[in-house]
Amino acid sequence: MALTGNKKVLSFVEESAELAQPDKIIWIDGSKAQIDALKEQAVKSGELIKLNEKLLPDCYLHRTKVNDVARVEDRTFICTKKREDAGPINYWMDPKQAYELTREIARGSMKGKTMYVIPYSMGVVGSDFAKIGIEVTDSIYVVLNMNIMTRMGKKCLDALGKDGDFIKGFHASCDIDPEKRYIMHFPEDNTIISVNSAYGGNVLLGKKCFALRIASWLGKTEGWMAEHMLILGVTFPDGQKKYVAAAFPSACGKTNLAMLIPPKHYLKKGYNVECVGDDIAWIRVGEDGRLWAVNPENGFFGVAPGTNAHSNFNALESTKKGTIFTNVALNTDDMTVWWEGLTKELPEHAIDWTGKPWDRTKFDKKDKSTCSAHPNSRFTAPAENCPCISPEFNSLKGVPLSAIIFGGRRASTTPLVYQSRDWNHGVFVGSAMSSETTAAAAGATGVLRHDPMAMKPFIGYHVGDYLGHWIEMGKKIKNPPKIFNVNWFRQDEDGNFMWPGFGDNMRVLEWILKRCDGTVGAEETAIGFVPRAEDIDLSELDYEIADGRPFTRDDLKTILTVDKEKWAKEAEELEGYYKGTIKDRIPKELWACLEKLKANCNK
Ligand code: OXD
Ligand code: MN
Repeated sequence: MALTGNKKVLSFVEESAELAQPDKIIWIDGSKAQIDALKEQAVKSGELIKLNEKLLPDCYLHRTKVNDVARVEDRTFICTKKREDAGPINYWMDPKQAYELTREIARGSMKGKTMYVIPYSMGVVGSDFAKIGIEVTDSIYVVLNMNIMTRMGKKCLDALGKDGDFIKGFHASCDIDPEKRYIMHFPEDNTIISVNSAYGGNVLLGKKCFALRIASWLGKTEGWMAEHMLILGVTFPDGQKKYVAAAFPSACGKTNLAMLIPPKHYLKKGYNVECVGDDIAWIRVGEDGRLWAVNPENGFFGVAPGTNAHSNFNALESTKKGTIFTNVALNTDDMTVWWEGLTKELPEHAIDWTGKPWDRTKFDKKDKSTCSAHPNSRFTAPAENCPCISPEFNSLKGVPLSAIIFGGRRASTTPLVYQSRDWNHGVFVGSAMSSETTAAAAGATGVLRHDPMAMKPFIGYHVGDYLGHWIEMGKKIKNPPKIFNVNWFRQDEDGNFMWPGFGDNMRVLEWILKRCDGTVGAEETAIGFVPRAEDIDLSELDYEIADGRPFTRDDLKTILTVDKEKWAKEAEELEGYYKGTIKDRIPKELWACLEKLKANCNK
């Protein structure tokens, strides 16, 4: 039965049903009884595998088709009337053609199936930040994931009222045919259509599609920002709290940084870190002239491989109940899950992510084809499970930002950390981000590509206008956060990681936050302010770069060095990107920063 009198919702559901022709329509009210019944049904049909109730209560495993394991950037389109509004780094399709194409594919595709209507909110229902979406889908997996990742159910329809507007999301699994897979965004119509996939980022339409692509467009129009950023809070020994938002490309450690556990001596002094969000931040200028951020999500869709009690204890704890695992291995001895890096010991009896028995004797961690879990396997875990979730997680007004951090995966050139000179220079630093590709998206991994603000796959409009929006926002912020860049991934000539990362990133965070107060030193270089080696706390650091080669302050010096020759090349390369790809919509403020960088490198 329809749960609302909102005519716009009713006609969207009716039109969707007319097109897809499901046998049945079920409105998701968000009640525990309804969700439990869907879980039971999915277990019966084999869509979910129930895990050990004692060890992993209310947890399930799901396997996708082998051709459907990551976001598909080359099949993700921004469909604006004018091609130039989608800009040069998005795939574009004419809206009329995109509607026709996907409607043809979806026509009758839910025959014999049920269509679920999911009312959901990105952001706490009732907050000024929150926006409502309605996703129709034929997948119980989508319903159950949306139940973790968003605030979902009748309360969202009530918030919408009689004639409130919403983001329309239509998802049909169809035949999971990769040749007919399309993830279409119509920002001018607040509409998303996804067909022929059942993988997270392509089908949980509240996440990348709405909370980043459509929301970035709304943010540009309405004067706020939707960013691919984690949000964390640091408590200082004197009780003061400061918040940071940080943008990293997919699978570059956002979840790890967001839930970081500081080294012991920091904990002893009274430092603490709490997590507000691990993937998306919606940011507005507050009445006090500062930037305020909320996490519009309600759960974590985290990368499983590499997550363990040492690398991210808090994330692992978050997955201990009420979690859906996707494409990890099943340990059949105790019906728990496993993935590469979870424990040193390999499970004796396991089924790999494709559903076949796993031969652990053939396992070679350098050869992905021998892994038991897919490199982009995921956990969908409720945020409330996280031991370090912030008390501000459900705050209606969000948290004030002291710093914004950009970061990429760079083997060389980019130092461990540096600070931009001011807001516009910070925007330049974000625009210049490049990073090696990861398994989060289909295609080759380890390829260096430009990824401005880690938003390359998620900007819902022209990248030049997006950078212009950052510059315009800067004019409205009386007390702007300071902007930094970090690189946890520097390697030596033998390919060893030179910085320990994980909890030790607290040492860098401390420098960043003290810079915001002006209580720690730095040296001005060609690219901005870089800490001197003595400005970073290395006490009790216990890290071996390679066997028998402990990390020393000299290594820190190496990864803080700014090599002007390399940066001159970097600037040249960036100029090529600006001129060759973004072209005429680059804001003049960024050209000025590029000229200054070039001049600084030639001094
Ligand atoms: C994600 C991604 O799933 O960025 O968060 O791919
Ligand atoms: Mn992400």
